[in-house]
Amino acid sequence: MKITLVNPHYEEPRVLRFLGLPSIPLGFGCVAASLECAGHDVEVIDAFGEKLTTERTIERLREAAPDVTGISCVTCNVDIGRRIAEAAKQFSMVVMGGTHPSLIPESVADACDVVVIGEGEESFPELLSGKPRRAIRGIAFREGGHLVGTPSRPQIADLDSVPFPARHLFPMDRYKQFGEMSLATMMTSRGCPMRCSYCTISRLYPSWRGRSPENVVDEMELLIRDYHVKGISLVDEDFLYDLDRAEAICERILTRRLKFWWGMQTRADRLPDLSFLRRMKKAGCEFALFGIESVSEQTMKDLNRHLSIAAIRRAFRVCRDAGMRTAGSAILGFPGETEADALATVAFVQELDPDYVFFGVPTPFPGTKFHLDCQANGWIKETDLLKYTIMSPIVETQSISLVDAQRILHRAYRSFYFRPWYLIRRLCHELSRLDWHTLCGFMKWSLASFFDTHRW
Ligand code: B12
Ligand code: SF4
Repeated sequence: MKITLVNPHYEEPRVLRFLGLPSIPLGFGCVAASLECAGHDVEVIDAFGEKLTTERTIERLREAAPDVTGISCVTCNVDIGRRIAEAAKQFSMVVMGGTHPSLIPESVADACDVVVIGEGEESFPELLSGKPRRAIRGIAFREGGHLVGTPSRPQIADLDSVPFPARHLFPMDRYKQFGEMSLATMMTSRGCPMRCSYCTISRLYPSWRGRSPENVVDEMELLIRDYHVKGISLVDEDFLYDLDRAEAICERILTRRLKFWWGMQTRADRLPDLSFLRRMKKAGCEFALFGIESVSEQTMKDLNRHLSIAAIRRAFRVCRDAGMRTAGSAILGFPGETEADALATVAFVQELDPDYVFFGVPTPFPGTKFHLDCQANGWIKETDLLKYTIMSPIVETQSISLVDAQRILHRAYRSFYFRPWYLIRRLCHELSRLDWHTLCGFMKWSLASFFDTHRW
């Protein structure tokens, strides 16, 4: 069958453009690969990567004239996804999946033929195999005016059985950091057993599963050999959940003499001792990203975060001692916090002194407990889902209005990134690791992004 998969466009917040975070949608890429493995003829339209408008995406889809259209959505592009689905339904079968349709299938079920809930690598090929819909686990569809949901599908236990993302189908030259430097993303594990109230991941994938070290390092080797990448960012929720596995990955990188730098994301309280981190650094691990969220212990408790401020402090310190660069993400102005609390988080981040930081605003993604809490308290003031990007204020409380939240966010970015000492240190670091080709790209990109983002 001819299948066209669409990753709809979304309005990328300016600040993310400036920080340069292009990435292939990895889970969606695995779905594409599994369809190819099942013998289908697959094409991908990455409207986000290619910056295609909705109209142009629909035009491209009409030209492709597939038998089946598959559309992947997160919350901020679900309405665009719906528009594409409605157009595609006139000439093909339409299947939707991704974070938002999985959590709220009824939000898209009328726009498409079938909604895949959760991981799509098994459900989608099964759906196209001719098996009766009711016999397929983990899908939802409309029948006789009602929404029918089949029993849920267990999470894929053996992630080694999932093919690597079908990168050859994506416009890979669009995901280069700073428009030049070759940086790839990878996921070596899925899921998280914690239950932070604002998180969609643990709702969808409540248990952690890791790929085998052999399988992970095979993909790294492929990225270096076929895509000439210099760095790989591991975007797992919790890379260090299984320390033995992490250690085995490092050993294999060293044994195979792979030359690249990589970074990982993990919970701050997962961090082992300095000698472990030094071994990771020896294997090329150059940076670590931690979710900081808030300096207020009360907020952490309200969010069911189970993470102490002391653990966060230690994580940044140990990584620095191991010679790694650090990044953190923080959310400013959770309900219950005042402006002073939000600014205390900004000050805390400055004290931790990471190399990069992502500040965001509280975003109640539908399907989470945080969304229910915000709804029950009447805090949701922005219902346009296009704005659910973590950068646009959505909730307003008695202490922080939408306008205040935007102002606090802008102030946080400015106060962190425009510190003279930070700028000098960052420039020295970046210059020392850039080659001439990358440097030219970086300069061009910086100028363009600066003029694009100076209105923070
Ligand atoms: C890498 C990543 C990115 C990359 C790539 C984007 C992408 N679409 O994958 C970049 C940096 C570009 C990015 C950007 C953003 N991201 Co992001 N990102 C991730 C991350 C870390 C990994 C994605 C992944 O591969 N997951 C693993 C697989 C297993 O899960 P999956 O993506 O849901 O895909 C599976 C199923 O959903 C299903 N499926 C997916 N698509 C389809 C389509 C069909 C037809 C079918 C049948 C099935 C199917 O099968 C997949 C494989 O099993 C996730 C966190 C996470 N662990 O998921 C956040 C996550 C997806 N991002 C999120 C957000 C909010 C964003 C941004 C809005 C951030 C911003 N401020 O701009 C943008 C939105 C961009 C966009 N249009 O997708 C949220 C989404 C929450 C929500 N409900 O909207 C997540 C869940 C993190 C979180 N905060 O909770 N992101
Ligand atoms: S630790 Fe991270 S991935 Fe796990 S539930 Fe909390 S926010 Fe989600």
